[in-house]
Amino acid sequence: MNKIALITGATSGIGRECAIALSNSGYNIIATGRREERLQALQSKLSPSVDYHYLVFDVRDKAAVDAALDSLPKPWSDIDVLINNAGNAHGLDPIQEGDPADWDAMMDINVKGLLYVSKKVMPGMIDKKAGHIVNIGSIAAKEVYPNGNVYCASKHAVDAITKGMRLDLTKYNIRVTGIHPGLVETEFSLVRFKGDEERAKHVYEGFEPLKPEDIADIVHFAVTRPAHVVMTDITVLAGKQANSNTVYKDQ
Ligand code: NDP
Ligand code: 8X3
Repeated sequence: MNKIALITGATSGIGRECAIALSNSGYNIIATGRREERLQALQSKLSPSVDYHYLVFDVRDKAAVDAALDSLPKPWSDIDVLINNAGNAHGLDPIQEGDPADWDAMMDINVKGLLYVSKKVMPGMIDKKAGHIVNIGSIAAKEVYPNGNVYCASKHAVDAITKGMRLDLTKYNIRVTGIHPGLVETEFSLVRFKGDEERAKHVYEGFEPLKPEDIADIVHFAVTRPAHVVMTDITVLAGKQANSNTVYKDQ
């Protein structure tokens, strides 16, 4: 029987590539996100040899998270791997100019959404004393860069939650991994800059950014280690990126 991986934020970018990579390793996939048409379309990209189920919900809405996870029939409810990936940045402004609606979005999605989904999945893993939770943090979980203030705070929180999960869940044989990417070309900057395509494109110009497939590769590596091996914390930057705020771009 195939293992089951639930991936949040699988309609785009890193989450979508994680779903594809894990399906190619024989995981049955539960993909989640708000854009149902993309969740439907994802099935054709997955290995035909695995089963697929999708759930449409906004991670900010605890009642919707609970209802979606409760709707899973057996054996889908028996989740082996949870990839907490749904998230985004909203805005890039000095703190004094930040929009409280953006602050709410980042804390609600990146931090509370991750907690709401985990809250529903952890009991099943504890019952069977097995499981793996992968939290997608960011280099912004490790460093704070100018104007990154609240996004960095939300990702620092993901890092702290990841460490806390490991402390509390290791005794139940649940592995917990934090993966912290630098600049990955996805819809991330388009969302951060509220649909400004020019500004979003500029972020990835003049150097070779990470691809979502690169991160999916690392997620796949972490979850396919033997049970006695835990990858705890992986930071991965683009080749020309020295830290969160230093990228050597072509002149
Ligand atoms: P994308 O914008 O391409 O993907 C974000 C995903 O999150 C989408 O599938 C989106 O689905 C989902 N999502 C966003 N908001 C919600 C919500 N309220 N409810 C449910 N799902 C939601 O960005 P990435 O793939 O780059 O981002 C994935 C993760 O990686 C994020 O946590 C991000 O912070 C992190 N990250 C990204 C980096 C980058 O440079 N790209 C670097 C480091 C970390 P939908 O809109 O359909 O709901
Ligand atoms: C996404 C990477 O450097 O734009 O988390 O914050 S960065």
